[in-house]
Amino acid sequence: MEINHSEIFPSICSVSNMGDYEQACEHFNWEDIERHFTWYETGKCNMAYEVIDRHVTEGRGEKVALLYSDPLREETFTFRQLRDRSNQFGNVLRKYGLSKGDRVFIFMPRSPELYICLLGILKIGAVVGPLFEAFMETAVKERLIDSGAVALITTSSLLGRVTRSELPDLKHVFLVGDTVEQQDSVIHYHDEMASASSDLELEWLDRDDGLIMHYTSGSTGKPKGVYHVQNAMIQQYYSAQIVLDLREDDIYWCTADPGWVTGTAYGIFAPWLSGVTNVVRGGRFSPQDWYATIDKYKVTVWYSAPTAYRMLMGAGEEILTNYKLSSLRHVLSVGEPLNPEVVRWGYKVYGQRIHDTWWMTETGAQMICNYPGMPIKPGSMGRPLPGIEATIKDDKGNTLPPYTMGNLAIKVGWPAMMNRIWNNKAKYEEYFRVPGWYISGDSAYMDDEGYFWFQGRVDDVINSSGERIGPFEVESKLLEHPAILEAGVIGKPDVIRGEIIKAFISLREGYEATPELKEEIVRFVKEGLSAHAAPREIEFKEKLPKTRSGKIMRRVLKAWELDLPTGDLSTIDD
Ligand code: 6R9
Repeated sequence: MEINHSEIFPSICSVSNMGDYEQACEHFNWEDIERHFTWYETGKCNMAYEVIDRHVTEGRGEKVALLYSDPLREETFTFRQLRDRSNQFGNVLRKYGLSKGDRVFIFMPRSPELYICLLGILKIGAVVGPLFEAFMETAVKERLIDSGAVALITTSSLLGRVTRSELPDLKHVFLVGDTVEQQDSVIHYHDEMASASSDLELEWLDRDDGLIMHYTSGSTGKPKGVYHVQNAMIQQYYSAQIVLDLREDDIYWCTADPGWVTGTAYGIFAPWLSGVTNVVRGGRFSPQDWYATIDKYKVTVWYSAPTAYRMLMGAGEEILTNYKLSSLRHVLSVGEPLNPEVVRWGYKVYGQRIHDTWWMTETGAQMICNYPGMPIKPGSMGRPLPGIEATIKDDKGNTLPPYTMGNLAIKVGWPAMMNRIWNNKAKYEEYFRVPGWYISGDSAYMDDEGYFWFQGRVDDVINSSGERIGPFEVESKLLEHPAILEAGVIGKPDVIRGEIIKAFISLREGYEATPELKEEIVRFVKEGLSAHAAPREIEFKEKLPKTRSGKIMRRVLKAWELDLPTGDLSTIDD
């Protein structure tokens, strides 16, 4: 049985025609989207029901929901199989006394069990907290303490990083996978699952009941627990339709780990709310394996991040001769500014325009995007989704005219907005210091056609000789130089100019870090962008510091440069 999306989106489906964009915005009504869900009538919801069970009830039970692979394992699950297994796990959790509102964390590498556990947690109305498997002891401890997690699901190889004696709230630890020795104080997932029933009475929830917590690192201080509620599903589903453009027979691959909000909102919820087949690949990044994944599963819609596209660009076009990517029909990006050079390269090499999408852990779903069919301006993150109002404000809350750099702000009232910062009301309120608006912390400008152009995090904007320069512009120009693989740009204090631009650069294979190359790069930016945007200092690095989600950590570059404390490093990639 098909889901008829165009019936649900009569006016919005034509957004792809830019002429209708204004009209779609004007006639937009979130309630039109809500009608898609059964809870529009019953009043009670559960995300796990909407992403899995519903498809079984509506006759799509035998459809493949999950195509899982990693270097050691390959497995396929239908919606029915995921429903049954997550029911089983829900029963296991209940057996140990877990229930609605409890925070249950997941700390393990990607595997089908991770997805089954996550769904099982949601089924009993508990709130799930996914952690990156790479977290070390302190990072795990901080998050479990702050959230007051009562249960944790992990593997025996990661168990050593869980300092249980320091976690008074943590009552149960579930171990997935083979265990070397019998551990007394843990519950063995596979033993429990073997005897658990696959019938489960779902916990029906209200739309403002808890769903998921993602910790994001603040630039200083401890990570913030961004808490989302069930209501997020409205916007996650809507954006899956108009931005991901998901259709009945798509094979969809989001490369993000569930430890990052992209890996849950768009690696689990959005695709399964739409009932499409979802590809999950475990293991590390490798250009060959990634292309092989697209080729093998005939991926049609691909959602990844600039850092990955840059790495693929660095790997060159030659390896592509071994793989067929002709199944791709829609490619998207999130997490960092998407450099125009990468967009051009994607078009040349994949024959696909990479669609940039902007949003944050706090926004819970996509906000400003490039939609299929809309003219793309490389370097712009696109236009707000119909239903979302975005603007640029100064520090006092005044709206700024087009082409003026300022705070990217969103009008309060979108469905996926975070519900709170766990245990930190003051932090939450800081985002809403301009009444009625959410202040994102990003710096951007809007052009006269309503496209938004990202400049940098507000803290990263450089002030040199009275000019405000966004690091992204300079980095994107640098990336056009054939020798440069990645670039991170910071402002370095300077007595005369206030700040000067310093660029950290990693080179592509075959290039040597010489003084001549530095000079050439400076000239390249001067001539291609402007004299005031050219870096006065360049330092070559083998690698740039990045988060697990692929963001260049400019604050770390700055801290290194100035010999300052680096702040929270728990999310840094090794
Ligand atoms: C989804 C996600 C949010 C921050 C955000 C911004 C940066 C994300 C971007 C982008 C430029 C884009 N960011 N998408 N910058 N263009 N398309 O990434 O959430 O990990 O919370 O990060 O990422 O600075 O404020 P999160």
